[in-house]
Amino acid sequence: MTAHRHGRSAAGLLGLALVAAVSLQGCSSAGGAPAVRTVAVTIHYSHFSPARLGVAAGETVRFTITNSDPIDHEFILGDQSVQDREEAGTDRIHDGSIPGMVSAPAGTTVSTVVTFPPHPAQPSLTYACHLPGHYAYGMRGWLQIRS
Ligand SMILES: [Cu+2]
Repeated sequence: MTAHRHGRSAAGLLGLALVAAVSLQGCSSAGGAPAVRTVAVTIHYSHFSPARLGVAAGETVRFTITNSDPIDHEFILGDQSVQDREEAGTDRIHDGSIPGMVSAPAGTTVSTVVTFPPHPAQPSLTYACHLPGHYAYGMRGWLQIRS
């Protein structure tokens, strides 16, 4: 249990950069709660479908990820530095507490809510799975933030 908790702490640290990159400016939106658009992503044969997504700058999106495979996967959204860090790291558990990062166990549907910045410094992001071998196999997709 102690080791498990330690792993999740590491996940939090790793995720901080993503939060800063993806959500920082979204926190400053004025007014009431923004509308949330749902985008469905399916995982089948270790591929994301669709493999290309578009979102609007400043919008809040709930990604629902349905893993129809009999093996575990994950959905990790971020820029290339995030993907490189996740690929190099040993963190295999994403409990959904970090926007854009969630584990998708075999046969389950999970979700994560991301608020995109109104003026993204990095409009081209990717989503990927970093369980051993999956990224190299090509388990990734591309997300464009439209301004
Ligand atoms: Cu995978």
